[in-house]
Amino acid sequence: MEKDAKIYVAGYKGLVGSAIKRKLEEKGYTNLIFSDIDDFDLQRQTETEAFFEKEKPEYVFLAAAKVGGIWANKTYPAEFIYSNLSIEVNVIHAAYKHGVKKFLFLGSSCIYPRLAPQPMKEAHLLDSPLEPTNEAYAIAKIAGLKMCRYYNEQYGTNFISVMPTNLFGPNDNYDLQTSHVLPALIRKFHEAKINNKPFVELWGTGSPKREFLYVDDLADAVVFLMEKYDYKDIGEIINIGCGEDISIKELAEMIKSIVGYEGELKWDTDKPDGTPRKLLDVSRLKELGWTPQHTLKQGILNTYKSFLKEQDRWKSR
Ligand code: GFB
Repeated sequence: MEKDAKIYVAGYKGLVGSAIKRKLEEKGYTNLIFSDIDDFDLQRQTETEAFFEKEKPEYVFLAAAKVGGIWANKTYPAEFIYSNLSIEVNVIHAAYKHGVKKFLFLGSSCIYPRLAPQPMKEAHLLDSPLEPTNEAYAIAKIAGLKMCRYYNEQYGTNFISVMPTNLFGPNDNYDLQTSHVLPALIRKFHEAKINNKPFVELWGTGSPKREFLYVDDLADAVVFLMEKYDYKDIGEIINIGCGEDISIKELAEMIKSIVGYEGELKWDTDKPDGTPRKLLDVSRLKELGWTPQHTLKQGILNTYKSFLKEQDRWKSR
């Protein structure tokens, strides 16, 4: 990617899109364009095609998606499959139609089977049934990565698909119903501390294990791949993660101590645990020369600092 190449980040206001924007600016890319839902709707094909016709980006990062934690995915599967499929179909086809040089599609570690061997290799895709709580989102993401592959095979495009693990960081979603676990725990422990609450209620049993990657490391990885590797090097998909996981219980203890909350933890076992484990095998990315810069603790500390600046946005929600 030339420093003055026209680079489009779709979904630049979200957790991932804002991190990719920061990383591109930090690395001196000067010809950046962005869009988010309040500019136009990528779920609408005509609006998407009109944008590509007008802007003719050379490189595209598709960070726009409908995302959420386990409760949101379990509760709104129709919205998750509709929104994500329509965004992907429109943007991937427009990228092909308007001759985009290189396109990066963001999937998720939830595309792998519920009981895939751990750590999960790219080859485990579609080996056995998916996790029911997020099957809709997973199928939408699998459709997107397969579409990139088949456009590459039929039309000779250079569309690469990356599968990140659970992400967190600045600009995350702290809505206590729809968020992922890490931001939810930061907010729950912080609000319990300042309101002197005797306990904090968490979901499930705390026994599932999750891998977490700080979003600025993800942004570094996707820019690294876009700069250095093509579809012919990467193949259908490549995992992005830190290579270690932690139980939800251990994560809660870590965040409790960082926030400085001293009350009790209670576990609402009526809430789902989801998949027992989803640790990614990141050996292929390591062989390409990339490893993350932040430890989980450093990432949580940075995220808590950014939450303290963003918290007013979430008070009423
Ligand atoms: O992060 P999370 O919502 O999604 O939940 P997944 C991870 C684990 O944390 C589950 C537990 O076992 C939850 O029961 N947990 C405990 C909590 N307390 C809480 C809480 O207060 N809030 C939340 N949200 N969880 C998602 C997929 O699965 O992973 C998405 O649903 C996406 O599609 C994402 O793939 C990366 O990690 O289980």
